[in-house]
Amino acid sequence: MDRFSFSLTACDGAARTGVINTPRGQIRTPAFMPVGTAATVKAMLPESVRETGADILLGNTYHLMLRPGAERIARLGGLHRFMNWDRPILTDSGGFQVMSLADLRKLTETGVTFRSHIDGSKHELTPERSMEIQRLLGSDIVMAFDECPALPADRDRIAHSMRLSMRWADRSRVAFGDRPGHALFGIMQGGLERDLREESAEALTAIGFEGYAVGGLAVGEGQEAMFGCLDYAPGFLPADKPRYLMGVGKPDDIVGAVKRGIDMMDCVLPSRSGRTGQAWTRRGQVNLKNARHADDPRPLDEACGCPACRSYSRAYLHHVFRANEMISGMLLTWHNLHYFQQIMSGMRSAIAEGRFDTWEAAFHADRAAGDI
Ligand code: PRF
Ligand code: ZN
Repeated sequence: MDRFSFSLTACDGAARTGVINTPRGQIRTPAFMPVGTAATVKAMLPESVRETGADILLGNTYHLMLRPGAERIARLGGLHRFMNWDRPILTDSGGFQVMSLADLRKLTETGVTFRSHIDGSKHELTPERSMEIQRLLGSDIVMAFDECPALPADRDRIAHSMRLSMRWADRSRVAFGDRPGHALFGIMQGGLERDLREESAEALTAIGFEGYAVGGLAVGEGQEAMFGCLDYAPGFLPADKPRYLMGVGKPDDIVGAVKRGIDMMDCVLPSRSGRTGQAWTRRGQVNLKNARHADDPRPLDEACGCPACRSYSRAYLHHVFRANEMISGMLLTWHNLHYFQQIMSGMRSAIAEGRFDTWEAAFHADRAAGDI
């Protein structure tokens, strides 16, 4: 058996369920990857992240190269050992984060130079350096180095940027080399232009990757436009390889993406909003800061099995948020990650049993009913 492989077990419409096998364990798809940018899923112990149902975490080249440094992590035994997570890790390649976070960016054919948003120090990322950093980290799923314009952007800018990303994808493939047990994913670009998406998919497929990401979405275009693109974009990619939608999203974005043939996603939303008093539940979004919770002895969601819902009241969650206590971010992050993973496992079962449409209708009906 291959040391890295993907097997589909069922399809229901465009939705798929399956398993990615890696030497560090299985990834059940559709999969949601919690974000561990700085070698931690903020406010969570790794074993707690696992308890929510996560099979894989996402890490970031950009943040880790700046602090504490990829060579240092390699000397300390790699990212898995460093952060005490022994299951699969996917790392993003850095270009997207440079464009959104770094100062004084300069983009050329070679790569991108920039100043750190932390201390102003000067750095360069190229496809070759990004592959080297992701190898030093010990990443299981390495992302090709790409560039992504914010939308709206004009067609010319999108076409030039996509073609640059395809040349970088080629250089990424060469620099990655042959690494059994590790996978390299290509990233499709092309904005909302159907023919550019198709051109990008053809370029990537000709190079050949172990998986394919849909990049360049959820960058300001809105859900309707994103779904419009996902109605055709996944279909341009090889059906027998995993498809990863980068940086998505809210629960209804995730469900709509899976319905359209996406197998993997990541987003900071459940962890980030957990630290700002926002909970995501079956019944929609709940802001624990709101005074209406101050005397409420009921759990956040009586049907949720997470520690925040099993053992604490809304009144307590409201109090600790207002009092700025650390347990607030811990409990709400746990709940949010648990809820996102419940959505994923619900979809996996529904697809396997050929009842995705019914599951989706119930998902939307629950949300329409509103918070208690
Ligand atoms: N490329 C990379 N990372 C990303 C994106 C992308 O297009 C996005 C877009 N939603 C999020 N993260 N490399
Ligand atoms: Zn809960």
